[in-house]
Amino acid sequence: MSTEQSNYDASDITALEGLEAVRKRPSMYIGSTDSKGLHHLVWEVVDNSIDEHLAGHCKHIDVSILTDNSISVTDDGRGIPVDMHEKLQKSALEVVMTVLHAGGKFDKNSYKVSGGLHGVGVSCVNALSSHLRAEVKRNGKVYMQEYSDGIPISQVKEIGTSDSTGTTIKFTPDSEIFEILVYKFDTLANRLKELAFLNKGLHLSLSDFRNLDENGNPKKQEFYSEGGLKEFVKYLDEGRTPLINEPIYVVSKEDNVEIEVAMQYNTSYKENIYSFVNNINTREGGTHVNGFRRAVNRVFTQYGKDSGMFNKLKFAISGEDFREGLTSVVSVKVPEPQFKGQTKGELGNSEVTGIVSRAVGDVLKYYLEENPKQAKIIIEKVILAATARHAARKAREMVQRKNILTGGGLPGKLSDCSSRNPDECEIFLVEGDSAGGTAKQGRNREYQAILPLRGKILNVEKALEHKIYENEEIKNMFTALGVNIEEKDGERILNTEKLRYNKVIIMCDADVDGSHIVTLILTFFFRYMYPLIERGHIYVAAPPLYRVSKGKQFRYCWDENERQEAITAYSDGDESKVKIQRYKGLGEMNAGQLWETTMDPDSRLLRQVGIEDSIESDRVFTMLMGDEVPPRRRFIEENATYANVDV
Ligand code: 0RA
Repeated sequence: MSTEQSNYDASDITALEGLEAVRKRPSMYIGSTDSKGLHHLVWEVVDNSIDEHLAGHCKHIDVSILTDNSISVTDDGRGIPVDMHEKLQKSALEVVMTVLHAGGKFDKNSYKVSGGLHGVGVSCVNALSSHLRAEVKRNGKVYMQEYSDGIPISQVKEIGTSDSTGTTIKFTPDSEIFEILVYKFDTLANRLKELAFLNKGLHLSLSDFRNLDENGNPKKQEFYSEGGLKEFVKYLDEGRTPLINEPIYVVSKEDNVEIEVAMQYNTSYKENIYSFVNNINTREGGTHVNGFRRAVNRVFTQYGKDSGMFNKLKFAISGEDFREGLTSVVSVKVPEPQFKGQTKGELGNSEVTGIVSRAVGDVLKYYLEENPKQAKIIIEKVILAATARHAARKAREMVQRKNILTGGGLPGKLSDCSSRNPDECEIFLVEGDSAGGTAKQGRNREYQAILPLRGKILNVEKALEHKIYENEEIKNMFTALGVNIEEKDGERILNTEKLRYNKVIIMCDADVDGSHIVTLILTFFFRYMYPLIERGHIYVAAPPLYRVSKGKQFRYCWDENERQEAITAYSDGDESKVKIQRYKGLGEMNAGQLWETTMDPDSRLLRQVGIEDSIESDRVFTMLMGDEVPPRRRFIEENATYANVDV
């Protein structure tokens, strides 16, 4: 089929203006034009294919990163319709690809997301691509249309025949719009893996043609989950020790709301809950999570009372006691979701609470009746949690009371800066007293504070919570930073109103031990001061690895490349003619050297700690610091550096 060249009418102009608006203000449609926005383009296309799967018509979605960083997404769905759109006098394919929010007839998405950045449509991707090619297999034929900056450069052409159906969208992000043009394999792989868990039975794959093996085959990963969320929870808990043999699993549907929940108790002390609405991560929870928690509270409270197990309780049980060491994933599919909250990451539909609560409650009740042994294990854990929470609160209050008694006294070990303006202040958390001493000498005392930490700080992943608040180094960090944990409505939140430094810089030796200590400290921040990471306050200092010198000339080098460059610069590459000093620890530098290489804002290298993917980061910290040895060893072998913890 080929559409006839039609005269432009009002609707065409509106359509073009729509895409022009997307190009003018891309961030309004896809959030940003940095790496995040670049990856968002892929999710916009993949979402459409997933919709085909949800409608029961698509089994495979294959994503490829091509050599020029363009992306191709192929699915075996029904294919985008190509018949003539009556009013617009255009192929439906062209309408879907060029009209912003092509609603009405082509709006087949029953789980469409209103608000937020999701579901802005494949036409946005088209508008932001210097080139896009859509290929559709449908009606026994193959159709194709190409676009430039969202504008068709050809009509819809029939280019062949096929006895299968599906859609392939290949697009090249516009280099005039995106600041970053390079796709990250891991970022795409992690989300596709998540989508496989969230959509059981769907085959997804990722191929990277920038990375070929010796046979010319691209690097490829395939994602498929038979068990859905049940497997997701096992994956999340790989580094933890399970308390019950199998996750508890709920699937249900009521009033067009689909519910899938899996939960597993482990020996840790943390609640670990992930929630999704129409495959989108709801970081701030919402009515579905409330429904889940309500069911857990209700059913376990009842069971604890009825079984007499709560008779030996010395402390009042609180909701969070039921969820200590509980990893769960709550996924709902809601026809018209409403999102609220600061980042629109919270589900607002009030009808969902009751629906989830009933579905989860029914299954839990049945589970406890059918599995008395597991029930006993869980209830005993809950009682222990209540006891530990009581001890933790006491320990926390002790820290706070002591602060008040000593006039909010700062730790004796802290060498504070003189400025009291947090915006310009920095604190260095330094491994060891001796390096701490050098840093103290080398610093700018106007705005740089030094807090030495004793060698290995506590592994918070393994310690009981009250031990954490009793730990000297950790207490020092709370008081020095001026933050504390407060309880509000049974939830613990970090109060950062009195944060004393804008930058918190972890400074450790550049060796294996040093990097282990960085990980320990980051684990602590990740678990107890997450908002500081989220708001970009946490940094890791990067001391140089080498000093290459010849006579009076010298250069610091941060990697192998720089070292080679320095040797070339001073002696034409002859290593024997230069002096190469390898810095293993901060202690090998004097105060002046430490200042100029690692502390001086004009010359230092700081790596800001960001969490690109909170699910993967959680796994990283559990694997590195948790108690299961085999997965940890495998994990470390597979991920030489902090995968996904973006330092
Ligand atoms: C509109 C209507 C129908 C399917 C699609 C769009 C569709 C869009 C995309 C984007 C990527 N893959 C896709 N697959 C399908 C319904 C078609 C019908 O009723 O046959």
